[in-house]
Amino acid sequence: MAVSALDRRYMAAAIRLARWHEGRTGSNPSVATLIVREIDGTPVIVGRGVTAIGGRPHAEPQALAEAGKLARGATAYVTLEPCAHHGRTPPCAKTLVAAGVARVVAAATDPDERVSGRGYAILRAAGIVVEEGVLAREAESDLAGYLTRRIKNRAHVTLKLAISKNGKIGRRDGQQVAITGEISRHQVHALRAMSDVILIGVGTAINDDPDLTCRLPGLGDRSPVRLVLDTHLRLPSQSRLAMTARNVPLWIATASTPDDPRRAELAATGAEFLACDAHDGKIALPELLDDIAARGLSTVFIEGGAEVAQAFLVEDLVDRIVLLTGERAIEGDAVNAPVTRDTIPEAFRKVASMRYGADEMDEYERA
Ligand code: AOF
Ligand code: ZN
Repeated sequence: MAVSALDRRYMAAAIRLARWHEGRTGSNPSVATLIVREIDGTPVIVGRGVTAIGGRPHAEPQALAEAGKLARGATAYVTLEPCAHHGRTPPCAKTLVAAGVARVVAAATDPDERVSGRGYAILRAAGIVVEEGVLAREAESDLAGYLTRRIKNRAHVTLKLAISKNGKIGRRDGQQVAITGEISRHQVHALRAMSDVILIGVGTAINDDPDLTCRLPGLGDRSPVRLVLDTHLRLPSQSRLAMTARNVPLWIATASTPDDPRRAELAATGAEFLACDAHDGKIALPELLDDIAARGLSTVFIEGGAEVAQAFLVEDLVDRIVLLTGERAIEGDAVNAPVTRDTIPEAFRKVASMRYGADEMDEYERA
């Protein structure tokens, strides 16, 4: 049986379901499974599962448990190749076989060397029909953090920039100006909630004194780790970031030595330190991203400022760009955006365009 339009619709639904736990499954990707079978001639979803918070159980056994006996002869839609390894749970591919599923429709292949291709092989060896790569690009876009960590051994980087109508991101004197509106602010908080790490430079931390938490109603517990690039440990222990470090993790990437007296002061707030190499007084970014990945975190969301954004762009370490362009211009002595809609690097393609009230949002991904 070939892949049908209905297959693609169920896969699209599975991809949406997987988003429920995005950013909440630890080092595991959030993936989803739908079990669909015909009942009285009509296809019905009889089981659904999404990787549990913390990463286990996996999606498949949860969906199969809901389907029960109805899984026999059904089709399973999985956003990622079912696992083939004995981890803390038995291999999902074998669980699908045991449940008597007749057909598996899958989106992305798992690059995990314990799984890659083996999950499909287990299914096929048991006589299950397997369709690979259905809506793979869509699923891979959501799984980008996990895939980047697995394939490149580094964290995935999203650069967000709020840009004025005339291509500026702020005033040079540091005085704060509103560039984008309320809807954009909510969207940014939602993006924070789906990330593992929010990253800013110490200049922005000192100047803006931000919280960098997710403050959407009901999503307060979804604030990711806040990471400040602070080569010489300039972050004040009285900053909001430091004062809230006991509630929401604060990591400081620094090249300072462990006996630096400012370290003790910041450590007392609950902040943690990432010992980093510095080149020309700047934190070495590729190694930092490797380090973040090694800690099991996959996605970094860069929120400022211009220098940090520029540094990641120059080193070709940005995977996704989210531009929020406001309707107002910033007059006077203002800082140029390191990238605008007119200067997106060639390696990127536009994947979304939307209006957030008066603002325009454009999203780009590495092709
Ligand atoms: C699945 N279904 O829902 C997820 C999968 O440490 P473990 O044993 O939980 O295994 C982690 C690996 O499982 C992870 O690297 C990825 O290959 C896979 N994730 N697989 O069958 C799921 N989340
Ligand atoms: Zn599994």
